[in-house]
Amino acid sequence: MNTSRISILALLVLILGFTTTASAEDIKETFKVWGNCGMCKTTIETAVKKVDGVKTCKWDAETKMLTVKFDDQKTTLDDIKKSIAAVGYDTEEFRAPDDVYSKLHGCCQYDRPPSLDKINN
Ligand SMILES: [Cu+2]
Repeated sequence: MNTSRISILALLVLILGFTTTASAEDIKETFKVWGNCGMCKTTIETAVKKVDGVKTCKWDAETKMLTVKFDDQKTTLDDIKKSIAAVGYDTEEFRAPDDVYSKLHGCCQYDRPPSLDKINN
């Protein structure tokens, strides 16, 4: 009875170990992306989905939070944030180029975070 319990436990630990290893490549991160509306949502999400290794992404216009799931063997969080900046949207780490931002639709020209003024990419 005792031995069978131990082997069941060992089996469980083994199975658990395998499942964690299998999903270890997918990273889920949530971070802030400045933006305004549904059009921003489309632009941001389209840019993120184009990044190789990104599985899913969702930006919330109310909370301004982007949740992304990606394979860290193929891409990094920095690459994802850079691709967002490239289409005109600021994150805490990467500021969008001013000329790209100024070409955004009028309703999409969000109030830029002043703390980012010194950061350029
Ligand atoms: Cu917009």
